[in-house]
Amino acid sequence: QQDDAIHVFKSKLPDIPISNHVPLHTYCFERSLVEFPDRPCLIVGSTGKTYTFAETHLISSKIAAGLSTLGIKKGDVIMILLQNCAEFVFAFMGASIIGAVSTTANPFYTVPEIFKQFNASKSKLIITQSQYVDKLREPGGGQYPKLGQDFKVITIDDPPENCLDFSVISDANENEFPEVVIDAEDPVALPFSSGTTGLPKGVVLTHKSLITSVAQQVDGDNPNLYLTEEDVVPCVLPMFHIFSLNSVLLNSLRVGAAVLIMHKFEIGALLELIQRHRVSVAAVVPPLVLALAKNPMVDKFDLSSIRLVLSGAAPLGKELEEALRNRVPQAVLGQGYGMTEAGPVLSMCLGFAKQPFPTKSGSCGTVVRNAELKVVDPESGCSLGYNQPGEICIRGSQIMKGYLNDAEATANTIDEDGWLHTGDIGYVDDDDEIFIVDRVKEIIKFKGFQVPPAELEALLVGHPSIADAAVVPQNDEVAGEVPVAFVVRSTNGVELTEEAVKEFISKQVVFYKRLHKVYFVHAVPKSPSGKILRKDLRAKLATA
Ligand code: AYL
Repeated sequence: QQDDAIHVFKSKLPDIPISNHVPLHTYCFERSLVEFPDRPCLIVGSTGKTYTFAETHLISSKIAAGLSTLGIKKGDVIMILLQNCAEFVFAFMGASIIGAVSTTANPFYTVPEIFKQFNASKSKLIITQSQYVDKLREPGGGQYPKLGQDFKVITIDDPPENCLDFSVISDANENEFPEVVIDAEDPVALPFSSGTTGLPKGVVLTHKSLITSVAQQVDGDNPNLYLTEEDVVPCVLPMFHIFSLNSVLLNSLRVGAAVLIMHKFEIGALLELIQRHRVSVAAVVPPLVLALAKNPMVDKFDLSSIRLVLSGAAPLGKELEEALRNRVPQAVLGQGYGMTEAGPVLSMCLGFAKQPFPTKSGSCGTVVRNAELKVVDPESGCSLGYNQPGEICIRGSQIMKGYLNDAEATANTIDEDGWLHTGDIGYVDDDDEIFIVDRVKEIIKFKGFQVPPAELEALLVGHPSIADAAVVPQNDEVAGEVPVAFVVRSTNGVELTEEAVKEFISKQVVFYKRLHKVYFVHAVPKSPSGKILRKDLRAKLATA
């Protein structure tokens, strides 16, 4: 298809100059260190301890020096295996300062899940909490690298045997780290995502990609997402996931807003903190919207400080959005639509702009500025115009450089012309608002978390009594979607029960990948080329 035959959708906001030639930490602290070094940058919710921008920058620089002393060099990868905490921020920024890369992982992961990411990313050290160290210690009879010998572990609390105290890096001399030249195309973050198909892969996000994404949201005379140094933004969604890392942490650092850190979600504590700290902007996922909309406790708290609620990472139903509106009538509600590989933000509600546009409920916003979006027919690949649903594709400096060491998966996701294919089906309406209506990719979204079916299918067929298996999403009121399995028993598998299959999986995976239902079938429907016909299975569920 010729370029002039492509219908390209753009933001309603004009493109802006973006300073994406500098390193990410320089960009993030650029304004705050000059304009408001003493304003609160991080507030730890549980203790009230506050770090100013100057302090946050100083500790991050110490971490940079400390990491270098431990042998971490430019291009090396460290694994951050933490719940939300100030140390997460210091470690991420400290690594950036010396040109190192952070791979962020869920501390609730099981041993194999942690080490798959650890090995694939070739991490040199892990920063974690003492309670997770047992998982890192010689598990599985020598098949994994050895703590203390093959990699170092730093804990942010009392270090168990063979682990280092966080002070080893946070007490370093901030002036003693090597001068490194960081190129805009160097990686800085390495989140893992399964993308449109297969197993989780490292997503290479460069300094340039993350700066571009943040700038597309909060920079310019009329920012798409208008945040200021007066804002207080709770960080309750996990920072190891790109939504919170990008749209809460990095955005707030850039504009000078205070990040109120909560190490986990608990509705009572959240409401209390919103009231106490006069929270103004909240980034949420649909299950959190459900809690805010429906939990009777909400009425007992003063939420009048909230002026903006950004929901993302999974579809938000219209009814739920309306229910939330009743609870925070003064606030602008809207969505962001993102995908880890896309840097991550593709579109954002223009009701959040400094000079806002009217928006419709149910929309995922309008494509961000300095980017191009197109909608293509999944069968023909032809570009579609307004109001015609197709696969959403995005192009711009914010998208990933590619998957780590996986040229094939990269080529299947980013085409020769630089378009990243999302696997999401949506359309752009007459007001340039995007509506996501379906997904052609495999991924299942449990409360915004990714559940890759291929991972569960591989585990299932590893069971001696299972001959074949397919995992698909089933709709769920609370979680959005839950994974369910279609299982073919092998000839020796007559005794295999649903409970046994569920337990077999739950022992091996993090809680949100657990199977909610197992259907025994005689065969898994497949295409002539052997691909699982997931649509057929989903249709079966719908009629069941
Ligand atoms: P990943 N509505 C519907 N589906 C969504 C939405 C949304 N608003 N946002 C994300 N998804 C789905 O990599 C969609 O299928 O990134 C998409 O391809 O874990 C997939 O989730 C990507 O899942 C923001 C707002 C980041 C959102 C994000 C999304 C990060 C989730 C920053 O400001």
